[in-house]
Amino acid sequence: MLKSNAITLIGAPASPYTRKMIALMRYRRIAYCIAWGDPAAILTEMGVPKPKVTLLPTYVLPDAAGQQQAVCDSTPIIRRLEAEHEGRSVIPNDPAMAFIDYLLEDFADEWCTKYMFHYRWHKETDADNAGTLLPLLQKINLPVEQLHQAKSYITQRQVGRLHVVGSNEVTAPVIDASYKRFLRAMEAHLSQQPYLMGGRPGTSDFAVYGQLTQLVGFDPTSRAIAHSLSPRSVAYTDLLEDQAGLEPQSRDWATTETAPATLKGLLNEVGHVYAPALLANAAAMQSGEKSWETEIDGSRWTQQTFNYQGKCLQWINGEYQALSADDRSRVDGMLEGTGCEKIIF
Ligand SMILES: N[C@@H](CCC(=O)N[C@@H](CS)C(=O)NCC(=O)O)C(=O)O
Repeated sequence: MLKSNAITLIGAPASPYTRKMIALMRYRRIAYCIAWGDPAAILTEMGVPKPKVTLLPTYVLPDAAGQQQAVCDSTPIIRRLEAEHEGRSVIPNDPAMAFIDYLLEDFADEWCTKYMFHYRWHKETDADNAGTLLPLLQKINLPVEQLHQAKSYITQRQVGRLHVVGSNEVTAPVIDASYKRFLRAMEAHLSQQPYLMGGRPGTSDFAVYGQLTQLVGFDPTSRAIAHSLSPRSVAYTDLLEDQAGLEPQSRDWATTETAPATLKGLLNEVGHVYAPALLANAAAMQSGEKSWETEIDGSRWTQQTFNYQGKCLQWINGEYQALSADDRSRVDGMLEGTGCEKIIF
């Protein structure tokens, strides 16, 4: 793998973030070499040290001294790719829209992934599908006996982790209602323009696409809901997979002035469910609580505290603070009344 000049990454077809990054590199025409499998094992084979936390996808990229290093977390990797590869940028040229794009990327990565994990493991039929396919995606010729063992191991482990993302009997209807509102907002927005960010895709398009590859393409319950509520999201998922043929122009970006009103539908969902989660998580971090409880969409939501989501809130605010006063006020105009205002300090 290291013999190629292409960027090496390790991931899985059933990982939304892996799909996010592959589609992004295809669109950007950045040569890549994907190894499907377990990052820890492949890194050992490659003689590359493991990162502190191994996530899918794991990139193998040179550090400042030119040494190959394992790197995770799609959001900063996208910015590194922007700095190292010219053209076909995925960051809107209007700084105010770049902020909106950042916020929607974060929402897709951190909230829409709850839809994914919930639908995958909550119902027995979906868990049965994932339990069979996940081991086969690691090794397609796995003998039947081992497949049974792997299936029962992975299903038990993942069902046991549902509470980590906040999925339980109380929150199941909240997650379901949020997914349905999200799909309706997508349907309305995609009836106006081909990408969330206008006539060319931004980082949020790839983040949403990554989650939809699973919701539409892998898990039966969420697939049926998507087909019934948002055929445009289904078509979008097929189209975003490979946008290498698009020739984007700078005028193709929507601006805060030209973006259709339907963008607000998506921001309303961010404000309605993700904003209260971020705030409750931050408050728990501040008081050193290991878990938190708050009301989301009129229901009691309990979840473990995540340091990472605390950072997400800081990063969102860092992006906002970096804007000029004029751009901030244009962002404020877009966020007004959505509930997202509450997470900007
Ligand atoms: N913020 C990270 C998230 C990546 C992530 O959470 N990947 C999941 C799989 S899709 C993972 O590796 N989880 C660890 C595990 O399942 O053990 C990114 O954007 O890349």
